[in-house]
Amino acid sequence: MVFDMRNIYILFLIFIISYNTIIYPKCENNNFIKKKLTITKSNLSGRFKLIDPTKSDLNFKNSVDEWSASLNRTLYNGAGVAVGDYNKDGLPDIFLCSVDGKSKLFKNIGGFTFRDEALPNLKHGHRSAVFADLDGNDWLDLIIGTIENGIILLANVNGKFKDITETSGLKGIYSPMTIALADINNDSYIDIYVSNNRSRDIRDEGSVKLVRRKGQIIIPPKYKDRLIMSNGVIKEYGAEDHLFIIQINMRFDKVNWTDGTFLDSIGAGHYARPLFNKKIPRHTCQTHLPT
Ligand SMILES: [Ca+2]
Ligand SMILES: [Ca+2]
Ligand SMILES: [Ca+2]
Repeated sequence: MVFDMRNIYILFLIFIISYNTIIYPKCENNNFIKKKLTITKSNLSGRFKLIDPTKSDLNFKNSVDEWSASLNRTLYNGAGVAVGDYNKDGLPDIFLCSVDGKSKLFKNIGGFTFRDEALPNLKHGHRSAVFADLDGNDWLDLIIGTIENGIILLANVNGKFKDITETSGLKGIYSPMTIALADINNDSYIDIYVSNNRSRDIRDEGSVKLVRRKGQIIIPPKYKDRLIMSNGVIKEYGAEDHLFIIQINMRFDKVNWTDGTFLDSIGAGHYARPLFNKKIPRHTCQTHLPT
């Protein structure tokens, strides 16, 4: 899969319009600037000018090695982009994820030109990313979802990123697909909801041995946390989602889904049930196997 960067300019604008990737924790009236947006006829023409990457220096490909993907088809699920003015010069900058290569931060240096900026030594395999000021110091931090090693957190110290994953409480073996941000406990600091995917698809195993007894397919114990029969179809569970609440000094605690904090639509303590009742939020993608 190749991400065609000739269209990056269009995508760049789409993401600015469609996604609020810049989130500040405090929004009292005296903490932000309100400015009237003037829409002129030329703004509404709907025509975009394609800027060649040789002129913008925005050169990037999210390529996936076919052999790697043949062993793990989740690599085909794509990768994301984050836009935010991390150095506070008034120009939005771009971070592009690569699932099988090097992710890159492009600093916007004006005139639709960009410069590839060095980041802390990031390993390969990034799926999702978002800029947000997590500690309220007015500098956008960078949250990166990996293929199977949880979240990488880069704290922004006066425009320079520092990897604080080890102490953040976000490290773990999970596969962030998308990341949502909100202050869910009303302490003015942003918390993180992670929608996880599986890092491996069961179809990549080549074959799965099942037993049929008295006409019923029995899920072997080995797969009891992974497969389920549903209306005559074998499905693979998604992975459990995570909710992280920020504490102090950019440290997060993972919420326990089973403590009754979250209730379902009728007010019942749905998540207080045992894990395998499957009332825990899970990424909705499921694999269907032939039966
Ligand atoms: Ca900038
Ligand atoms: Ca910050
Ligand atoms: Ca909060």
